[in-house]
Amino acid sequence: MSSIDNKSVNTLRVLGAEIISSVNSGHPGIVLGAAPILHTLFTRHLNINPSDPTWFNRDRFILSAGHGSILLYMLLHLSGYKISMDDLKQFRQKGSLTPGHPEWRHTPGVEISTGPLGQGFATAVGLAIGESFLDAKFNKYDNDIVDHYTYVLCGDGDLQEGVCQEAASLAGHLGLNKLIVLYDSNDVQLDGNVELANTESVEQKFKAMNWNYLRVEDGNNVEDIDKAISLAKENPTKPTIIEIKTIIGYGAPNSGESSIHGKPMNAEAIQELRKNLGYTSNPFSIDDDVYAFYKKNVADRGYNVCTLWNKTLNDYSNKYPEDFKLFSDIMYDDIKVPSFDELPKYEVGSSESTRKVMGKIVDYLSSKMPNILGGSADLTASTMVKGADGIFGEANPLGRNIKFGVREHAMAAITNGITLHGGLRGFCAGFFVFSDYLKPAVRVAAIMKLPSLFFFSHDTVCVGEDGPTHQPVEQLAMFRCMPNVNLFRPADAKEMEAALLYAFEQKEYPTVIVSTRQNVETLAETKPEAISKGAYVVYEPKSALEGIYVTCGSEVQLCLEAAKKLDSEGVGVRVVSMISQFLFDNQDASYKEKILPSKITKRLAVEMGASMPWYKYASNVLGIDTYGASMPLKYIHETYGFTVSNIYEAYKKLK
Ligand SMILES: Cc1ncc(C[n+]2csc(CCOP(=O)(O)OP(=O)(O)O)c2C)c(N)n1
Ligand SMILES: [Mg+2]
Repeated sequence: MSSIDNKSVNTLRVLGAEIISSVNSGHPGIVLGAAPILHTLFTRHLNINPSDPTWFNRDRFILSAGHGSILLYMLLHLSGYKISMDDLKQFRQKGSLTPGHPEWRHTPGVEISTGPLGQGFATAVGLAIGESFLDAKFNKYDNDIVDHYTYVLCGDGDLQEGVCQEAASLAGHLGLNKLIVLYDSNDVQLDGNVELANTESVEQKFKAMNWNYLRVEDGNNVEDIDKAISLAKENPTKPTIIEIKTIIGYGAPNSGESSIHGKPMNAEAIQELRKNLGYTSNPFSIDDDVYAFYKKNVADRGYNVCTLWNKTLNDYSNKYPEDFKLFSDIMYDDIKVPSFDELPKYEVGSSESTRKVMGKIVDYLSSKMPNILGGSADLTASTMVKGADGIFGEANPLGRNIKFGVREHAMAAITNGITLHGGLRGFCAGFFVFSDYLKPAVRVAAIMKLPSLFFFSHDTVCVGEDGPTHQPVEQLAMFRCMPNVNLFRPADAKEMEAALLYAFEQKEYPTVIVSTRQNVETLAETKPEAISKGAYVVYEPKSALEGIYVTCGSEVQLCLEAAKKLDSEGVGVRVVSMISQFLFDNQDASYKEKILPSKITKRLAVEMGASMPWYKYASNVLGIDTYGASMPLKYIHETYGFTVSNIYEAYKKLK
């Protein structure tokens, strides 16, 4: 290792350990162990342009082992992103630019929020899919405008996560050769040695999943790491995992032990670290030669690569003006979403399941929007939702239908990755009940305010015969209480169309749309133009207003009929279609008061799901607070009390 490589690596190590100790919080083990890996990646391979952090063709680097955040922040600081030494010293402090785990949109240069192990790895697969698709769509024999790698640093813990297995399996199947995972293999994790929990061979496992496996025996050997990354970049058909043997907490008195994983070192231990590394520079500082080395090898190198790319793009715009126009629209996220009037019309009184409508409209939107990519977890025939242009894969990299297989968790994380890539709209689909399997990825999307799209069918116990394991009850409550998640539960075809348009327009929040398995009638009363408010009056009685049904989804029709019956008897009950509690909660007080006037306290919320989310709007709820049961659909409504007559009676019983 050259002396400057050595000095840079040791600067990362000592400064990282010092910062962690000074704030008494953080994870020194990975910083000390993995510093040479990321030093090599950043100074020799990673093409980024810190003066233009969102440069479209930059390499993406994902720190899946998010607990190593300070290492990433130091590298970003050295690379020239707008992160100062003071910011580094404020690590993990209130309001700082350098929070506990990397946060997207918070710290420049951070590509994704990580911390939940496995999630970063799986999301990276989506980024690689995005690159591969855009490469196939736009590159010409003489001109590559999309040509970047997706790098991941992961640890033992990442690889133990189920989501990682799912994502790795799919990445191997798809042959995503631009995906390169650097595995910080130190045989240690939080609670002790990895062998206490794992015996499998990572090599054999990844090879079996169609990955290229490389190994670096000495994680301090920058040249060997460099060579392995170069080799990985050349693989034409497979993603690569480079297992790099490191020593956790390298240089610390307790190196190689789990006690160094997440415990700040004391002053004595830091002194010993300095001695062991032969490091003599001042505390809390970086010497000029290290800054200069990074400037030359990261910032200037990246700037030059970016400048070259701009020339290539310019060339491309002259030679291929039409493709360039589309590329620009995609790059600047400027693809137009069709208007409601362009969508297929559904006649009032016609009957169709909202899942079928969802499938049709996603097909239609895909035909108009070339940036939509997605698919389902082996449930296309049931959810009715799929991507366009055939199945995405090596044989058809322009396919926009991703066969995720029964891998819900990775599917959602990959959807986040596709969306994060930039320019693309990722969506995925499955049975609503199995949204449990992918909730952690929706949560990360919500934290990031990433507009990923999660489409589900079979929204209630109306699933019927498949029984309680397949009948969602509490999942609506789960998503409604997740901050930043917009859940739509449309009443009919018109509301579904409007919800889909709204979702594809969205740039700030993830959207969840749930659809019915069973047919529902297209209602005269529904107002697609009102769904952006989250709730609206779908039926206003002729009789004097005395009460309100608050409802959504397939129950809107039932409430309409009950309200009409009550109206005919002189009892005035309004019906509110609350398609999105999230959007309604975000309306101003006067709109809320208009829809749910405070003086009208006689209110009944009606939904075939857990009652919990409704008490905000009504003190009485007709819900389902048990698991379902297997039976044909025709018995379901009667069994759970969701008939017009019961909804009518339930209102009459209100005090
Ligand atoms: C999903 C999830 N579970 C648990 C944790 C808590 N956690 C953070 S790091 C870690 C140990 C991971 O071990 P490894 O990846 O080998 O990291 P190393 O100790 O080598 O730094 C654990 C359990 C987490 N961040 N995410
Ligand atoms: Mg480890």
